[in-house]
Amino acid sequence: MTRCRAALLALLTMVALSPAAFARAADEGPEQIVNGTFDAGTAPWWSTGNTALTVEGGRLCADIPGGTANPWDVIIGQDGVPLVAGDTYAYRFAASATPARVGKALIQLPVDPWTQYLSASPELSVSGNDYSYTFTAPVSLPNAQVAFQLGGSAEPWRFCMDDVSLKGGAEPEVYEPDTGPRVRVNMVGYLPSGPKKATLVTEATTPLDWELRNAAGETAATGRTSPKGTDVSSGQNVHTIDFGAYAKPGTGYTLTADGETSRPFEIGAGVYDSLPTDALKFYYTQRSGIEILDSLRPGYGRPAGHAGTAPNQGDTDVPCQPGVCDYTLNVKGGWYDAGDHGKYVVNGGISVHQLMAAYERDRAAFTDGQLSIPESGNGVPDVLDEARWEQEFILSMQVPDGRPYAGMAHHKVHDQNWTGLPLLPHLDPQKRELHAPSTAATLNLAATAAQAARLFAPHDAAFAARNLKAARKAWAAAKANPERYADPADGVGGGAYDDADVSDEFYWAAAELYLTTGEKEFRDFVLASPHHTGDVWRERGFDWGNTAQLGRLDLATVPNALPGRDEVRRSVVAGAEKYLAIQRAHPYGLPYAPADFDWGSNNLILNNLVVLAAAYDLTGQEKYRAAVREGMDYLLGRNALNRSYVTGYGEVSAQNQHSRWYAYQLDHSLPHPPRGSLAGGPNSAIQDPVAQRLLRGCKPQFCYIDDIESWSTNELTINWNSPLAWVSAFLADKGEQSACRVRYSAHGSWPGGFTSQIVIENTGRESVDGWTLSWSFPGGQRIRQGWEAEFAQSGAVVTATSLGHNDRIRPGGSVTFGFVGTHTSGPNPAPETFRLNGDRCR
Ligand code: 9MR
Repeated sequence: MTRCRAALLALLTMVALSPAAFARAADEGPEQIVNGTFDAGTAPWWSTGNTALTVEGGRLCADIPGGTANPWDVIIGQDGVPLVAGDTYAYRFAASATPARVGKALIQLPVDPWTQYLSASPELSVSGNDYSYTFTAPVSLPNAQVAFQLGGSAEPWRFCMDDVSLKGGAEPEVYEPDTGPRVRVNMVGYLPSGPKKATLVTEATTPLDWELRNAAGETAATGRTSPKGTDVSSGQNVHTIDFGAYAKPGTGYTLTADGETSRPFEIGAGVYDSLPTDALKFYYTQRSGIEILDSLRPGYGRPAGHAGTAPNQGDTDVPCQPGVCDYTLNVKGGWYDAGDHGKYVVNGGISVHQLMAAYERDRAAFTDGQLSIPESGNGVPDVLDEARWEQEFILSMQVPDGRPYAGMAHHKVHDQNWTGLPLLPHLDPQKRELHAPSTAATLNLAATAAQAARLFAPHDAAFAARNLKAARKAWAAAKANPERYADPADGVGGGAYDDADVSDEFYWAAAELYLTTGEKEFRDFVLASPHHTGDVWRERGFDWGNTAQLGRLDLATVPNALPGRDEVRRSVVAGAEKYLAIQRAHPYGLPYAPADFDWGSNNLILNNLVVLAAAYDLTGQEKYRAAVREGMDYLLGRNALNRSYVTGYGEVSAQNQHSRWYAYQLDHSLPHPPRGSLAGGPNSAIQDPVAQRLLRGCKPQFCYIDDIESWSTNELTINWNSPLAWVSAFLADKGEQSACRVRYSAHGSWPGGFTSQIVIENTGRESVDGWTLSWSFPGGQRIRQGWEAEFAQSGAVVTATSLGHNDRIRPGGSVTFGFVGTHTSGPNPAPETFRLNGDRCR
């Protein structure tokens, strides 16, 4: 609302409204419209796809297109407005039209037969007027619709409005989340080697006693809490309970302090064993273009969505938005982005990258058959099959040769208008459209295709080559079109995913292309990029729009010969130090502490944990691994809401994430989201109507509600489950570090071939009796023949086993063996990660 509007409204209220014409009782009633002043942007107001909403000078404005036939052809509205039968309401708003026009203001049933409880025809003028009406609700309804129908004009015109208010009815619900016991723990559990911390919410300011009990109710450990003062992210006075010294595995432990007993938890080496698999299984039920088999996911079977069958209008032959292109593309497949049916290249990019990155970190941890997907049993690790499902879609979004912007990637494909919930993908009747190519999407394609080229090389050389070719083409197209940004206003029917700075995407793509090809052009680009040396470690974390970190992480961790690589590695450790300092100062142990939590805060927290985990991999320093473990505690229950944000993990977990098909909350014949689905989590901006109604004024950690309609706090997405998969795979990794050191040296190479020698040193205190050394080849290399060990190779993963006479490696001693290998093209980087009998060597 503008200031002068406020003054004018006060004046008009006195002058223009006679008490008789206006129901005072209603006028004094509670406000039912959310964000009617537009002080909080446009949400939760929506519009039909033919007009876009903007806020100008504190008012909501829209350009209304000409040439429509009916009033309802152009609508601006708000849903979810509660009405109470028999109550009288005062409805007011201010509006203008240029040129002047008659509009239609309705309060109605949001579905067929669209019963109108109030219908008015305000005469809108250029200078603007205030309008007020009263009506008595004939029915009680939790979700009436406030709609402005503005279509039916031959000529285009401009509509603006402000101060939309509906007063009367019931006081808005006062929402008190059920936060359970005041002792907050990781409800899934703690690894025996720690750390093990809990948070107590209390009024007390001095240390209190705590007691750890086992499942039999016996005291297992006791201690005193450490007061931490007021936590700004929750507004709570909190203490820390540190029971790290207790390490005996078991289930059903509880912590008691200040008269409260926590929810139960486990201490066990296997607490994270199933999470990476569940987090990855999520992708199969997000698939588009293929039937989801109930035999593989009981309860989740459904027909193929957007496979070219009515009522779907896609995705086998999809046209562009009007005026964008004159061809159609077959973009069937890929994953649905989130709870909507859209498919977005930028967001698909970081998601598929992180799945491949989890695999690239530790190939042996991902097997064929792990995920129960249709491709299980084809000899390729399932995580790569799943990644390929998305990567094929991303490739299909590339503009074909001979067309304008050939080689670029269309930014996204989605419905022309937002659809309601629930709606199974195969039932979506909306028209699908390709949106204009963008530089960001093109660089996401270049980056992921370059990465896919090196990871698929051992499994499918043709697919690897197709990716590399597409990556090069995309790179060239992005360089030729470096500033084609996605339109921020293009957010109807799908997310905008706009980003006006793609220098970070350029850096990431160049890094991936360099890692795969070793070529000078990409090396030079990387070295010259400001993102190569700048501090990329934002406190808010990285995400789909901030991708320089992906390039930096891969340059540090994927074997390569970049000049100055040690500095790159040090920079990752410096980033980890930053997050470690934030975590240490945080009363809930969070490595994320902005004054306002962002949309998808849980994913940003996980991405900060990725940096901490990478620092552990690079240095072997326990403090970084401990930080990752402690950070995970927050997501699994050690938080202000006492809730796990991962479906099916912990006694109380998110289960109503915003989704059109895991929509149990709306239709009990549909399932909850599958086990292992991450909710976006607290979001201070609470853009959706449910959150705006119930969470107004929330402290960051409280800006979350497990309601399917809360799309701004409780959605699930492919790019949020991807760091969940990455981090949980790190946490499930049982490999300890440092009892061994490996020296791998190339002793000669010739076109297509090379010979290497490997020395294993025992740096521990125990003798090794019989050994298997495993590693994976970064660049498609294969073992031809070896000596002093028995070799086996599956895909990129190699194991070398001692032969009997060289079984024993004494402390301080070493063994040497070697092999002749082949490699196809590109660089021949040395592997950098080795495991001796499962444990990581340094
Ligand atoms: O995750 C996205 C977040 O960073 C943006 O701020 C927000 C608004 O553009 O959009 C989020 O992404 C949503 C996308 O637009 C549509 N599919 C669901 C995504 C998660 O809510």
